[in-house]
Amino acid sequence: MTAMFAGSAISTGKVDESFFYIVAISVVLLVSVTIVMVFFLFRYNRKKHPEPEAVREPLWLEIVWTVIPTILALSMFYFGWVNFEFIRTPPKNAMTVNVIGREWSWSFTYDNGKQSDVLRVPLNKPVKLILTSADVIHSLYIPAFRIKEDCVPGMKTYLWFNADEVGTYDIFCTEYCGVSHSHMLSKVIVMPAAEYYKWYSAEEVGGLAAEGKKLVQEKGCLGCHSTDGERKVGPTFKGLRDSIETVLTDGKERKVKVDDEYIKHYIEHPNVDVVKGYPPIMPVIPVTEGELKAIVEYLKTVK
Ligand code: HEC
Ligand SMILES: [Cu+2]
Repeated sequence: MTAMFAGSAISTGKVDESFFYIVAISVVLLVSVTIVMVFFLFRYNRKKHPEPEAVREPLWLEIVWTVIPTILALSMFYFGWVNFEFIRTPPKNAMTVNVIGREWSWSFTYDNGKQSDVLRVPLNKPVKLILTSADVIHSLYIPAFRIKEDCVPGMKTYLWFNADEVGTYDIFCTEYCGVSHSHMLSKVIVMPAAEYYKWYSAEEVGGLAAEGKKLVQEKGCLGCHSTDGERKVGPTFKGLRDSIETVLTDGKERKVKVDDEYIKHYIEHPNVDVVKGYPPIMPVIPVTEGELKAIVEYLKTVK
């Protein structure tokens, strides 16, 4: 098993329990039926019994092979049901986080309005995720916790988990949702409670740039653009401001200086200029004039 699938929440154990129970019964049945089948192949071979005989099954045998499989099937149902109910019933004291999936990023909003593009949660605390989508159907999947649920536009769905190990775990979108579906990734970061609450209550630095920072999270820009120099689907925002870019305009290469105008124009009319070396897939994301200003201000601070 890879680290990605290592256990780390209560739901992990519950799902594995049902899964391995059913697998174990299936293996026992497969092996025993196959052995009996092969045995009968020889025992009742036509050469040994050229004349067919009328066989009357003993009643006790009929009862045994009806009752035992019934009990086995019901026990599988029982385990599955109990654990299903567990993972579908969030405890009353769960903290909630609102999740929006969009082409092609995740954003997480906490009770106090704080937002992030990775999910941060405290250790040993039940967390209820309320899911929706801003565009098409996505599906939030956390393999390490064995939980998955669709994010449907205009509808709210939910998941819950209780992480019991500090660490960082993968989040995937498991609904094929468009060109950059495979880049629709994020992380769950499970932190010791004290550390989490410190992060949760930390004030963001004020001003227009701070608003811009919030916007690029909310609008899903960070799904395609990093702020630390990493190449994602699109170019990084790090050091973008005042750099000289080579862009293709109508297939012709030209050099431009990245200033207010360039950034505004780019966001409002993506793919008129296309940064060299990147696919022309930046979506049109509606922003107001005010939001645009804030984003431009913020990008000045990403060095
Ligand atoms: C689906 C992925 C995606 C999303 C979401 C996205 N972009 Fe982009 N962006 C790209 C790609 C790819 C390019 C370069 C190629 C192109 O023009 O499509 C780009 C280019 C840019 C550029 C020019 C960068 C440079 O190096 O010259 C800016 C500025 C930009 N995006 C801002 C934004 C902002 C702000 C948002 C959020 C409102 C955003 N992008 C959302 C994919 C994305
Ligand atoms: Cu998706």
